[in-house]
Amino acid sequence: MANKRHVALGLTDDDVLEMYRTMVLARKIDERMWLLNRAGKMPFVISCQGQEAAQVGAAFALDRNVDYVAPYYRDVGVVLAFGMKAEELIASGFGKAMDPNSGGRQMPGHFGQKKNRIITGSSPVATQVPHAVGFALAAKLEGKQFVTFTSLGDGSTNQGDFHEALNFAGVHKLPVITFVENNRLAISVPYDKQVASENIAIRAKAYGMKGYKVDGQDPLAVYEVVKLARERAINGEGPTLIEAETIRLTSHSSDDNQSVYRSEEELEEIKKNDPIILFGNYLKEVGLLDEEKIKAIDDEINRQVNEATEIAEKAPYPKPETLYDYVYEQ
Ligand SMILES: Cc1ncc(C[n+]2csc(CCOP(=O)(O)OP(=O)(O)O)c2C)c(N)n1
Repeated sequence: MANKRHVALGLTDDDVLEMYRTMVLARKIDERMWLLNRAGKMPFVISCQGQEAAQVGAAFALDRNVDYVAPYYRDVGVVLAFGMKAEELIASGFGKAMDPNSGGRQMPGHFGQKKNRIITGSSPVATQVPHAVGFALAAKLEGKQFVTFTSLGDGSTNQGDFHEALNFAGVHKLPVITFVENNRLAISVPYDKQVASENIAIRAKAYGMKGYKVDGQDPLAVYEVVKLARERAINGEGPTLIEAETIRLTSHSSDDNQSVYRSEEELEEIKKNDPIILFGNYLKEVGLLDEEKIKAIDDEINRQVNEATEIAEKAPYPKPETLYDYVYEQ
């Protein structure tokens, strides 16, 4: 039997099975939302597909009882791991009042849920990075033992917010982890047309912090590096920038058509790196899964997503008189 890498990282068999289920749940919620979009029932979807290992590996390395996350629109895996429910995510796609992110007012992907310490985000990309740095500053000023994690895409690392935030975090040695999910595209713009530096992790040096590049298709590799970054942050050793190399399996969003800028061959090639298949293979190699068990997990999660869809679809829309809530002072 293959070497149980997860045991060496301090993860139990149950932990890695929970990671796998969270990845599958994220994928299946996303797939369901595309179906509902194409059926004309949901106006918009933006996907996590391809990035689940990076998201779940990172989230499991945090302390999900105390840490804060300022995620970006693809982070279904992160918010599920932090306690958001399948029906809540689907309700946000329908724009229903039970959506915890905005009560059905925002597009899906604008995550925010106070009780699970998921920090509300804005639409302009990278604005979550200074928000996370602000939370980290609060932790330092108030002497609190939590870490703030924020994530963004590779294209978003070219925004001023990213650079200003990382510089501030570096100067003040703040307990913040900035996690870049590098899928090598910003909508249709390829990586090489957006970034001139050798990679993104190397930018850490300019802000006086540690930078790591990691295989984002391997949740255990991601877990290891985020865990290390968290330990450093909690010990007062400052921030970390992590670049997880990943893939985007879908179009940018339901309003995009990637076939006009990605070839069939490219799409076939990246599918070989589907993180759910790769992690499933690892779990088979170490004897925790087999085809039958994988099917049982799939069936169980399909049921969960069906139930969640039913709850969300039946739930009421927000009342018209709530239209101005949280917009103007009343
Ligand atoms: C400041 C700003 N500019 C442009 C947009 C429109 N926009 C939304 S997502 C996106 C692409 C971001 O790409 P990347 O950061 O690589 O993340 P990915 O979608 O590839 O995961 C753009 C340009 C925006 N939301 N905010």
